[in-house]
Amino acid sequence: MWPFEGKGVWLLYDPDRLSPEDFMERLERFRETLRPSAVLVGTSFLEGNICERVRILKGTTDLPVILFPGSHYQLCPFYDYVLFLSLLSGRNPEYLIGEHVKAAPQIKRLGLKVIPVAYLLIDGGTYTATEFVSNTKPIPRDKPELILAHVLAARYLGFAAVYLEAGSGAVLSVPTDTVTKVKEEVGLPVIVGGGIRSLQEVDEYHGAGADVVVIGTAVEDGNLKGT
Ligand code: 1GP
Repeated sequence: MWPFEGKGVWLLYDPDRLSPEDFMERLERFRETLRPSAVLVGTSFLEGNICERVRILKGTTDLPVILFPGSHYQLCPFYDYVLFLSLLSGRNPEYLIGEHVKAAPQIKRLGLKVIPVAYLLIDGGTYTATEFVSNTKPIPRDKPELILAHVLAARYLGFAAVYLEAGSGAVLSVPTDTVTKVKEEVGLPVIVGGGIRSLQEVDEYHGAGADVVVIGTAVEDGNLKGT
């Protein structure tokens, strides 16, 4: 099933932080209130073998499991989709095309379905792991015209979706009016994540035009407000 049908909530599973069993316990705890539509598997840190954890996860959830890759080392056969992310906000060729070239033959061999996604890091008021690992700078949050120029370029380049990322644990999540402007500008599916900690924010983002809201830390910590 195409993962952009209706308004979605994707729960981020970081195999570096939780066992699949512990993550599934969190997922069940929030299933009723959040109604998650997919599990996103991602870590910006670990480059080792996460496949065993993903295999167990895939065997225990009925939700689609989507890779949100930090590196081509994280590919394995158990994903329903791979977000083929290009870090368009940055100017590091490794995350614009280098990783993709390393990943492509493996993706073909494994027969995985990819979704080409323009990934935009937007300043979330703190220095994030994504910034550190990718060695790129985020787009200033008070420069919507710059953000819009990036998403327009993403559309002209043929990306299938746009991911607005404030970074895991961001102090400031992506401004809702930016989400609205991005949606109006390109009409592509919009994914938003980073620093989202309440059900109210999930509703606000959906109302602002986001197709998918991603939640990691708040669910991982069992600390989502409004539940
Ligand atoms: C996914 O990086 C986010 O886009 C996850 O952020 O951990 O702050 O929810 P949180």
